[in-house]
Amino acid sequence: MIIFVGRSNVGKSTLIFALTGKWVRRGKRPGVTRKSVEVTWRNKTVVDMPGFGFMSGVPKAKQEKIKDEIVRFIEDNAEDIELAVLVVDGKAAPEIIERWEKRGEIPIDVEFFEFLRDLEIPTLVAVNKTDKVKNLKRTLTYLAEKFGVPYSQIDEIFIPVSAKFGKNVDLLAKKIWEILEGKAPHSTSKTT
Ligand SMILES: Nc1nc2c(ncn2[C@@H]2O[C@H](COP(=O)(O)OP(=O)(O)OP(=O)(O)O)[C@@H](O)[C@H]2O)c(=O)[nH]1
Ligand SMILES: [Mg+2]
Repeated sequence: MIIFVGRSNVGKSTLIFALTGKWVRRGKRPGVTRKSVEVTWRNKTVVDMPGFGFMSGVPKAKQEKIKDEIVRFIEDNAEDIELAVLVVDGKAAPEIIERWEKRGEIPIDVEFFEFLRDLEIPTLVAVNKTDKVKNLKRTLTYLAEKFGVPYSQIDEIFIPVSAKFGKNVDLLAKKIWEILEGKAPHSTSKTT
């Protein structure tokens, strides 16, 4: 099982559609995917999860509940989850992370990355919407620093993509299969 997680509206569903060709609901407002949806891709189950964080028209308490459900789903299925793709919005993520840190809070993306690592689930970070990113290298370096990934491993963990324009989706597919087939070392496991 491969799961796609990330904040609402970062493009998880668009990326799954680009990658697998399987129809999943996508949309302009945060909070389109409300329940996890499974599609099959080359004999693997790919799970499109609801996003966490802000959702338009959804009360804060309900947002928290959805986040708790995502956490519980991952904990309950950790044994079966071969890989997680944490999707971030390459344009918005640095600003949002900065804002959370200024408030003295752990940014939700960072929290999830650590959560997946603690469960020893191999994790790739798909840095999406690169069509809107001006300085990609700087963005990747910034994210690596915030996620606690050594610079030498940036290319192993962070895959810049544009789901909407199909850019680097083939590279993401390649990275996914390298991990599934055990060819790629992934640094997200506690034991490495
Ligand atoms: N510019 C740009 N827009 C994108 C890209 N990928 C997705 N989008 C847009 O982002 C919006 C949200 O896309 P979704 O795929 O529904 O996002 P999601 O993460 O599944 O959102 P939730 O299900 O609400 O959590 C849509 O308007 C997409 O067209 C991209 O690479 N570039
Ligand atoms: Mg979605």
